[in-house]
Amino acid sequence: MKALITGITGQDGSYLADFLLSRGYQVFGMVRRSSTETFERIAHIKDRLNLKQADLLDQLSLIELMEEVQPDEIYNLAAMSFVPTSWTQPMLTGEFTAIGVTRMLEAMRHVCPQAKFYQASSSEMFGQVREVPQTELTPFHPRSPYGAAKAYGHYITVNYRESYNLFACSGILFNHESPRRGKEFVTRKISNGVARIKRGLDHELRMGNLDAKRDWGFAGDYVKAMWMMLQQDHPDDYLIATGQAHSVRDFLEQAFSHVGLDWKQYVVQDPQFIRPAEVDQLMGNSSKARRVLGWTPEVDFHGLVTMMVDSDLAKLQTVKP
Ligand code: NAP
Ligand code: F7E
Repeated sequence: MKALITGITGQDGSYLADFLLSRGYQVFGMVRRSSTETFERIAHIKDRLNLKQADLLDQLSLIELMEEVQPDEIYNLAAMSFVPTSWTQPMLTGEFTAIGVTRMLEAMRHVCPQAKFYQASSSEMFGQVREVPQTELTPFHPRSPYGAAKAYGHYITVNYRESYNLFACSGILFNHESPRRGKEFVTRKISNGVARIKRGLDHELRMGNLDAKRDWGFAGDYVKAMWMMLQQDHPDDYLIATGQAHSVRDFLEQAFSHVGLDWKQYVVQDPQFIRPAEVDQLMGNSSKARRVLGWTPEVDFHGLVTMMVDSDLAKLQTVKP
């Protein structure tokens, strides 16, 4: 089986590549050209991957990529994924995260319509939530250009499935984290900040809204759900979440206490990290995925926090203040 992953250099792409290689897949990764390589997260498996250059902004490059690879499964994970940047670069976010999905679907429709397609949709589409917990049927109310772009990507995936009979699935994934998470996202910012303070490299951690609540899971568990969606007889949409919500304050408390420190002595609130519009709380009901796919998360909140802090402490073991 041949799988094509866009966004293979990102957090999820790297875990999905690990998972698919372990199942005997031939894994092709789409990477965009840059002056320096961004292969840190896939360095351990790079020799086993087929990396190909193409870009979500360039239709012909996607068509040629699919002609060359002829994939059985396509996982569209590439996107501009950091919510604050979507306010400073809303047009580019729309091009990557929204129209990029249509470019991928168009390429697949023309070149390999028998392939199976996974779209990385997001709980950010729920935004100002209409009900708690959210399900596949909860209406969307995005609160950022990123959330709006993802809502477009979700609906165009459903639309291509219904219009052209493609095997196209949308996974509505809630926040998922890991030691490979980018350092600007709140969980990794905290785990890295705690490790730096513990090692004497920093003395404070500057944060935004501590009241926001998220349903945080482990990325390694979530990429399995992506694959499971494509192994079904019929394409459908699934919500993937743990069902537990915690505040940013809870995350801080657990992360600092794991290394024997009191978070209140180090955290400084900084208005530069407050967003123009906030998503106050997200919590998902993944009972459809648990029932139909047989998916369950294996890492809980405490396990996730300690995994991330321990990983960052280990990375800084030899760094001197
Ligand atoms: P990530 O770490 O930010 O990775 C994003 C990937 O997209 C990177 O490989 C990046 O490549 C690539 N990319 C961006 N623009 C591109 C372009 N124009 N052409 C080709 N590649 C491009 O994101 P992630 O956390 O792994 O998330 C994966 C996907 O799931 C994203 O679509 C995200 O929006 C979505 N999602 C994430 C979460 C979550 O909690 N993590 C939840 C729901 C949905 P470079 O390395 O070159 O920058
Ligand atoms: O923020 C609050 C912030 O940037 C979480 C992406 O993967 O998940 C992610 O989007 C919360 C927000 O993730 C800081 O205001 C407080 O309420 O880690 P985040 P996100 O915006 O939820 C969804 C599902 C995606 O799809 C996205 O691609 O934490 N917060 N203080 C902060 N956030 C950051 N980044 N930095 C702070 O200092």
